[in-house]
Amino acid sequence: MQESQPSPIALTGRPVISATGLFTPAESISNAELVASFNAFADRHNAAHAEAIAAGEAEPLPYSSVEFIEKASGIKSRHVMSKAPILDPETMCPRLPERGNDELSIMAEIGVAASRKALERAGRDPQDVDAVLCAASNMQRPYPAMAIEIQQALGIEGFGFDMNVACSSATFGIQTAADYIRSGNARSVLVVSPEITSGHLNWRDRDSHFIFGDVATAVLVEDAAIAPAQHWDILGTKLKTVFSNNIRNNFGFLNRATPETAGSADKLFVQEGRKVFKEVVPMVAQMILDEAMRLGIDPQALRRLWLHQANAGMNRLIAHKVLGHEASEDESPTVLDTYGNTSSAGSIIAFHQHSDDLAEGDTGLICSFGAGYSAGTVFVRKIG
Ligand code: CO8
Repeated sequence: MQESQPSPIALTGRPVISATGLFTPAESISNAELVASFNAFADRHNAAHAEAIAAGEAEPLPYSSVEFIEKASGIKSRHVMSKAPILDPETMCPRLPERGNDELSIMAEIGVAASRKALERAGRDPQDVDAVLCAASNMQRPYPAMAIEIQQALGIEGFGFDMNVACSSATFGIQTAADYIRSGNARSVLVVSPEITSGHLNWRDRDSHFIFGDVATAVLVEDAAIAPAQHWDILGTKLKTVFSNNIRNNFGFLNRATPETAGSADKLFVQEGRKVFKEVVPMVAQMILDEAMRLGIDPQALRRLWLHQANAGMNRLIAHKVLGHEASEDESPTVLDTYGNTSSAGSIIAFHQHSDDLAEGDTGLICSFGAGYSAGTVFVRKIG
């Protein structure tokens, strides 16, 4: 007698977020620790260049300040993968021992940790996931793709690939995953955002040394037919890019073709923070309002905004324009105070940590913005 096959589930083509996962590095750097390290570096630098400074041929490096950092950005501390070398004024860079090709690489490791939590929360067996997208600002290497290594470590069949849209990588990943569900090409897609931003931050640059932190997030996007009872319907996704040099990193595989500039500061993160602030706030607020109108959602009735976590002032302005009033912490939660800017992971951390308390039927918005410029909106409604 032939064994009977389980009857296939009829797919809906409706994408939902089944669960999210978060990996937070154990170590954290406070603003006071960061500023002490920077100021020790400035003292050393100024002592080493004392003659040129006295002769008026060089400017002394000014001190950084805890008060400035908190007032300008809202950041109080940030988690990192390698604290001591970052704070050592001789090093001011993470130190992560190189691993052999037969070992799990560090970006994959933290991506896997976040993914396992998302899979566990959804009650999903890795064998039932169809695809892995590794969506992050920086990839550890060009190939093989981080996503494929994560896929292998989790025991997922199907396919995986990497995508990089800087701070908007996760929302671009969610739309890509949602499109696979809408087209019927996949039933379950993991969007993983391991962000080791400390590797591309210039810890010797007073203007930006306080901005970033390390973390990994994972979002499981699935067809509503197979999702757990409690999930988030994806009501609509929208992406936007507008070219800008105001946030830039010139690190790349052609650097070795111009060795004379391979170590210069533009091979790390650089930005015109003021211009970014001024240009991105109106662009993103308008994009949210336009997309809400297209979806027939009253923006003022949004229960919560999980905004990109770059700057508390930016979020205050965007939330005000969207909601029509000053947003409370409950309406627009902050995680950048303890995580810093974690690039693409920021809005996902906010969603992960501040969504369980919402009621069935509540509607909210996950929104990212950053380098490119790039911006993404994901409107969601709680079910179950
Ligand atoms: N301590 C004390 N004073 C300082 C410091 C410091 N650390 N830094 C600057 N100052 C001084 C300046 O010298 C200046 O002095 P003066 O007025 O005498 O010239 C004064 O403070 C004001 O400086 P700014 O104009 O630069 O200060 P702002 O108020 O604009 O604040 C911010 C700076 C916080 C950077 C703010 O502009 C901001 O947050 N802008 C938005 C940035 C943003 O959203 N960027 C997104 C980038 S993230 C992204 O897309 C991901 C990229 C990939 C990630 C990977 C990376 C590592």
